[in-house]
Amino acid sequence: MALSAAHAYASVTRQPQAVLVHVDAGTQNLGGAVSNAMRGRVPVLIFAGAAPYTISGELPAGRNEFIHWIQDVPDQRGILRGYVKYSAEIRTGRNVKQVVHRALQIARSEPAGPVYLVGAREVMEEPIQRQVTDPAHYTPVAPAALTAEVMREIATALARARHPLVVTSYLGRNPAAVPVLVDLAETLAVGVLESAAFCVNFPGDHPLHCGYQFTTSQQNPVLAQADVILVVDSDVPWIYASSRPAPGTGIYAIDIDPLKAQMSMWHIPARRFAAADSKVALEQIARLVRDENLAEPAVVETRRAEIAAANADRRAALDALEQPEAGVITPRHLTACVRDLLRGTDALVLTEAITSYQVVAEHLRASRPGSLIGSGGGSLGWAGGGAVGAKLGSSPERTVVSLVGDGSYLFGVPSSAQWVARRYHAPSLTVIYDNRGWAAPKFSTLAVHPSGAAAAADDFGVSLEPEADLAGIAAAAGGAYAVTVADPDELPGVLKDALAVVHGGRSAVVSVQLPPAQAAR
Ligand SMILES: Cc1ncc(C[n+]2csc(CCOP(=O)(O)OP(=O)(O)O)c2C)c(N)n1
Ligand SMILES: [Mg+2]
Repeated sequence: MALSAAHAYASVTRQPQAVLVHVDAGTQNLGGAVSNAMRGRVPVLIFAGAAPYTISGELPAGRNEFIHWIQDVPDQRGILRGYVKYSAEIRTGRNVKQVVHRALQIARSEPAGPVYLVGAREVMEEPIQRQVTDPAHYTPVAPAALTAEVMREIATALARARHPLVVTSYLGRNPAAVPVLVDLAETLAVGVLESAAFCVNFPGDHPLHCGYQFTTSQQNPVLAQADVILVVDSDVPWIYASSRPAPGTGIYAIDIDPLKAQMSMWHIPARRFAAADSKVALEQIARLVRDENLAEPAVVETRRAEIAAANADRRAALDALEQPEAGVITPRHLTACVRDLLRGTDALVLTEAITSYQVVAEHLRASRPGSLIGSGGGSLGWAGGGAVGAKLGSSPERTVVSLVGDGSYLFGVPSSAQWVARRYHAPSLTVIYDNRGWAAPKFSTLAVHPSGAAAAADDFGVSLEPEADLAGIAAAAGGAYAVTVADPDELPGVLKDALAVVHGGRSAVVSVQLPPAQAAR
C-alpha cells in the first residue's frame, strides 16, 4: 500500500518519494509493488533497518529484544536485488547524507526506478558531527539527445516513408513530451499507435491517433501497413505471436534504455537503437524535418486525410458498442458512463482494469497529458494505494478515480488502502469492473489450450464466488460510501452520487456487476 502510494505520487508529481519499512519483514511485505515501481520507472528510495549486529553491549543500540536474532537474515538486500537500480548498506553515520543523496540521484536519473538502502541500528544511533552535503551536487543525469547523424537518419526515414508510424507505451510519463509528439505527428502526418500504454502518450481524441493495443490475437492492420516505424519509449511495441510489422519494415528505436537489460529476453529488429530522452529526441527530429523541408507536402496531406478517415471509422465503430446489452452493463458501457461523468473535469484516472485495459483506453480516450496512469508493472493491487498517493500528489480539488478489476481491488488490500485514505484525507472514487473472478487467467489458458481440459470442463479455477461485499470492505475499513449496482438504468445516477460524495471529502466505492458472460468460473 505504501509503495504503491509512493509510486503514484511520484508518477503524478515527478518528484522522488521515500518509503520506510521494517527490516527483512517489511521489505518482503512490499511484495510486487517493487516490481511495479521498476517497470513503471518511478524514483523511490526504500529504506529498511537491519537487525543490530552486536549482542553483548559492545556498541550503543545493540540487541536487546528477542526479535533482533529472528530478523537477522543472511542477505536482506538480496530480497530486492532483481528489482532495484541500486542498493547499499549504510555503514557509518558519518557519510549517511552522501549515501542517501547518491541513492536518490540514481533513482531519479532516467530510466528512473527504485533504490534500496539498509542500515543496522548501531549505525543509525552512531554519534556524529554535523555533516554538510549539498543536494545540488546530486542532480539526476541530464537528458540525452540524439547525435546529429542518428537524428538525420531517423528524420529522413520518417519523412520519406509512405506509411510511417510511431509506436509508444510510456512517452507520456513525462507529460511535457506529449505536445512534442503531437507536433512531430502533425508535421509529418504520422499516425501514433499506443501499445500496452500506461499513461497518456498521445491525445485519445486526436485524428492521427491509430488506436490502442494490449494483448491481442489479431494482426493490427496499422502495424502491418507501416513501412517505417519509430518505436519510442516502449517495453512491448507489439506481440510477435499475433500482431507484428511486415518483414522489411524500417524500424528505429529511441528509448532512454533501448536494450532493456533488465529483461532476460527482449528484441526488436531495429535498424538503429538510440539511447535518448524522448522529448529531446522528438524535438530534434521535428525541427530537422521542418528546417530542411524533408517531407513532401502533397504526400503528407493525403496521408493526414487517410489516417483521419480511418480514425473516424474506428471511433464510430467503438461508439456503436457503448450500449448496454440485454439490460446488462458491459465494460464498454461502464467506461462510456465514467467518461461522460468526468467530461470537462481535470480528473485523474488510475487504470487497473486488466481484461478491460483496452476497453478503458478506447472508450475513455484520455487526452490531457498526465490524466490517466497505470502501474506499468504486472503485480496487481497497485491502484488501492496508488489512489491515495495520486490524490496526495495532486492539487486538493483534483478528483481521483480508479477503474479496477474485482481481483485487482482485492489484491490492493482495500482494508488498508481505504483506512489510509481516510486517515490522510485522500478521498477518491473507485469503480470496480466486477465480473466475479479473474477473467485474465481464464483467457490466457484458452489462448494456449482452446480445447484443453479446463475448457472441456469449463472450470478454470478463477472464480471469486461466493463474492465478498467488495464495496462494503471499504465502508468498514475507511468509512467509504459503498454501492453495488447491476442495473444499467441506475448506473449514471449511482456514479454521479458517488462522485458527489467524493467531492464532499469521503471516499466512494462502486462495485459494478458486469455480465455473467464475463464471469470467470
Ligand atoms: C499479485 C499478482 N498475482 C497474480 C497475478 C496474475 N493475474 C493476472 S490478471 C489476474 C486476474 C485479475 O482479476 P481482475 O482484477 O478481476 O481482472 P479480470 O481478469 O477479471 O479482468 C491475475 C490473478 C498478477 N498479475 N499479480
Ligand atoms: Mg475480475
